[in-house]
Amino acid sequence: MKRLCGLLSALLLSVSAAASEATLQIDGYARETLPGAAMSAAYLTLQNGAQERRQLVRVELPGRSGASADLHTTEERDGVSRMRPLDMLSVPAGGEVQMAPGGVHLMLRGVELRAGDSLPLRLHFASGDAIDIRVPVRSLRAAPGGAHHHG
Ligand SMILES: [Cu+2]
Repeated sequence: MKRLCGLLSALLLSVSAAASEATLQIDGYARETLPGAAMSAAYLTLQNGAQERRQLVRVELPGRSGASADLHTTEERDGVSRMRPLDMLSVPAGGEVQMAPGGVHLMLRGVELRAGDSLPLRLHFASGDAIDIRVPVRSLRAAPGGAHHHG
């Protein structure tokens, strides 16, 4: 019986380890690019259900050579908002970080995105692991937060 208990707890331990990997939930979207423009942004929401914080350090665009995705934040200084690169984005244990227009975003360069497409992203974390996700591309007109584009 003792042995069985040991086996069971070992099993439970490995199950909970697997579960903590999966407790990072990522959702989001990218904005379509305007004709002739190869720049856009993506906004993710990261929910961390784990006991440890997760730090997003780098994002790749798999299969798109020459394209880049950089973590940016937006700061307002003297009434002018400016983008600044972020070294990493920390998602606290049990917490959530939401990227949004006018705040933290993924700056996309060298891409052309049409509404209805989906964009694969590879997220690299400070822990050394990477998570592949795919976000939908939304129309600028439909995007909430008011894009300052017309026509
Ligand atoms: Cu930016």
